[in-house]
Amino acid sequence: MNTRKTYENTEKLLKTYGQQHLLSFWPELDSAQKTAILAQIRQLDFEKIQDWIAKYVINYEPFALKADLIAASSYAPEPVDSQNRQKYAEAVELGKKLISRGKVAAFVVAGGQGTRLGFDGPKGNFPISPVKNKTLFQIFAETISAVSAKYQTTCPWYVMTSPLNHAETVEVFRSNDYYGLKKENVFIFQQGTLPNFSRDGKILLADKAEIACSPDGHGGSIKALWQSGAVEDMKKRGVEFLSYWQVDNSLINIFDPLFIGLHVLDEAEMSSKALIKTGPMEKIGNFCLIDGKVNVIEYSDLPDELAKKKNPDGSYVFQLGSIAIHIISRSFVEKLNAGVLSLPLHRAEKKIRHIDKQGNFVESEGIKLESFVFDALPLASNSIILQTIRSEEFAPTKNATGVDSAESARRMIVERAASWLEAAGVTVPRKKDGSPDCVLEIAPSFALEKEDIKSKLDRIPPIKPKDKLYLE
Ligand code: UD2
Repeated sequence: MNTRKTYENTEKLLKTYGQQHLLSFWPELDSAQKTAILAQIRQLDFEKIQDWIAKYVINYEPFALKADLIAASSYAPEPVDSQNRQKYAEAVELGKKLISRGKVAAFVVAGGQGTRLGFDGPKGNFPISPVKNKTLFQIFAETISAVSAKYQTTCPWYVMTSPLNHAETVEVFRSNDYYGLKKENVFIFQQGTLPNFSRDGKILLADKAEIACSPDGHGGSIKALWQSGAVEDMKKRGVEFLSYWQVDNSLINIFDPLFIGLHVLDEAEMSSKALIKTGPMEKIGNFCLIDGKVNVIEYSDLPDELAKKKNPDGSYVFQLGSIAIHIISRSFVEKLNAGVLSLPLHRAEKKIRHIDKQGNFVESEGIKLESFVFDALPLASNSIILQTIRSEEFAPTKNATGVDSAESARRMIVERAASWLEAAGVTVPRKKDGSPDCVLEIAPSFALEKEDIKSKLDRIPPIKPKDKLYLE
C-alpha cells in the first residue's frame, strides 16, 4: 500500500466530513500505527456517520412516541379455552418435531460489558449456580447437551461476543473443553462496533492511532449473524429457527416446544416471550402495537403516565414486559440482510475514555450509539407474543446486589427447583417466610422441566432443613 497516497486521500475524505482531527497525531506515529489508523478510517461509512451525527448526536430529539400506541395481545402461559388448548397441543407437538429434526439452534447474545455487575471478564463466565457454582455458560451448555440427548439430535449453539470480550470468551470455552459439547457445534462470532462521538459530533480517538468504538448493540446481531457466516452455517445444517436469549438469564428455557410451535403455526418471522411486569416502572421494555405492528418501547422511553395507565379492571394497559427472549426465523435474518438494514440507532450519553487534542487520556461525557434487536419486531410480517411465568424462566443477573443480582438469581434457581420437586410430590423444607430452607440445584441432565422429575423420584433423597442438594 502506498501510505503517502492513502494518507492524502484519507485526509481529503476527512476534511469533507469535518473529521480531520483523526489524523492529527500522524507525524508521531510509526509505520504500523499509520497503517492501522488509515485502515480504521477507511472502514467507516462517512455518509452514514454524517447522517447519525445529525440525527442522534447533535440535533438529537428525544424519543417521540406515536399517539396511537395500544397494548399488544399475547398468548397466555396456559391455554384458556378448548380451542386454545387444541392449538397449544398442536404447537407443542410441532415444536418437539422441529427440535428433534435439528431445525432449532440456540443463540445467546454475550457481547455486552456487564459493567453494573462489576465482574471482570465475559459475563457468561460468572459463577451463578447455588450448589456447584456453575457459570452461566456452563448451565446453557449443559441445557443444550440435555436437549440434544432428549431429542436425539444436535442443537448447535451460536454465541455472539464483541471485540471487548471475544478473545476471552473463546479462551473460556476452550479451557472448559466447550463444556462437553462438540467444538464444531459451537459457533462463536463477533458483533460489529460503532464509533464514539463527542457532543459536538467529532469522532473520538481512543489513542493516537485508534478510533474509540463500542459494540453496536444486540441489534448488531442481525448483521453479525450474516457477516460471520453463522447464517451460512445454519443453512448447511438445515437450521431454520434461532432461540435468542441474553447471557445474564440463568433460568432460560432455551428450547421451548410451545413457543417454537406457536411461532411457526402463526407464520411469524420474529416472536417474543413476555411477562407481566412486577409494577409499572419495572426496568424492562414494554410491548405495544403501533400501526398494527408489535413494538417494544424501552422503559426509559415510556412516559410515566402511560406506564401507569390502567384498564377498567385495574390492570395496567402496558403490563407486558419484554424479557429479551425471541424466536427468530433464519429467513427473516436473511431478508433483513438482503435489503438495506434499517434498525434505528439509540443514543446513550456515557463517560468515554479517549484522548484529547494534546494526546492526554481523559474521560468525558460522549455519545455511544447502538441498535436494539427488538426494533426488528415491527419489520416482521408477523410476530407473536407468548406470556411466560417469571419464576420459571427469568432471573437476570445485572447488579452486584439487590434487584436482578446474583443473589436474587440464585434464590430464584433454588425456588424453581423447590417448586418442581414439590409438584412431583417431594417434600421441601421451607422457612416461616415460605422460602426453601435448603439449597437446591437441579442439573439440566436430571430435569429440563417440571415433568421430568416424576420419573426420577427414586433418585431423590429425603430433604432435611439446611441441606445442600444437587440432583444430576
Ligand atoms: C435489556 C432490555 C430490557 C429487558 C432486559 C431483560 C435493552 C435495551 N433492554 O436491558 O428491555 O428486556 O434486558 O433482562 O435491551 N449485548 C450484546 N451486545 C451489545 C449490547 C448488549 O451482546 O452491544 C447483550 C448483553 O451481553 C446482554 C444483553 O445484550 O446479554 C442485554 O444487555 P443489557 O444487560 O445491557 O440490557 P439491559 O439490562 O439494559
